[in-house]
Amino acid sequence: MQQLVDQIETIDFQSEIYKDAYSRINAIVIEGEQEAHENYITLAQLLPAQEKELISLSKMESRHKKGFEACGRNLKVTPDLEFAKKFFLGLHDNFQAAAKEGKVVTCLLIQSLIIECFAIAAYNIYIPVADEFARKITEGVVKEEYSHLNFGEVWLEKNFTKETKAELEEANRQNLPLVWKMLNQVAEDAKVLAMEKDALVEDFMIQYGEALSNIGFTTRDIMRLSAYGLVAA
Ligand code: PL3
Ligand code: FE2
Ligand code: FE2
Repeated sequence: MQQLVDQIETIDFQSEIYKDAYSRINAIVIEGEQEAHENYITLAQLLPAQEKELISLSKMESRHKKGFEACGRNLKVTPDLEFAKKFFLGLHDNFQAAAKEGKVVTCLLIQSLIIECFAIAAYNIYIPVADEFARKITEGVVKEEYSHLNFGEVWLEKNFTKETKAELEEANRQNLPLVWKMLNQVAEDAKVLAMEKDALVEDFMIQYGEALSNIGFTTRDIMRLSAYGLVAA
């Protein structure tokens, strides 16, 4: 704790090095919220029975995006959106391909489990080291991300069969290695913001493992699933 206090006191939010790292991290978060917004609209088309709920989630995501845009403006940082688009391309393409084939289980795994767990881990680690303005915004956002994760868990738990289990395993195998790759890409910039990669990995693993458990996977399955691609990262 004291270490964390010392660390926060030494963060210079206006230094060039901080602002340079923030231009990429802020862009990643803005782009992530934009992707999430679009993905929930697509999911609303795939799950017409839950259209209303999913459209409401998609609206929350655009509010999150606006909040993080304000965080960048507050620090006088211009987000590097071109970098962020490339950062999300792998997950973006996989989501699009799955949606095209009507693979709703894969779409839910990518958006409501992987992306939301990634966001929850990142925001939880960021909150204690954020500037005051961004901290308040991020605290509001992370609460809502838990409800997005919950949407995916509830749907996947209700529909947990041999077939959906197999589709989840395949989707996990294709997409989880992308998350480790993304974490490595962002690790250096995150460190400048006083966010440790190990803490991000740990928090992600906890959220993702809990989600898989709530859906109906056994501990043994979870160990196998959540480490997939980690060694290669
Ligand atoms: C879903 O609602 C939003 C998806 C956003 C994904 C964010 C991933 C963030 C990884 C970068 C870690 C730094 C976080 C800093 C927060 C300003
Ligand atoms: Fe969000
Ligand atoms: Fe979300």
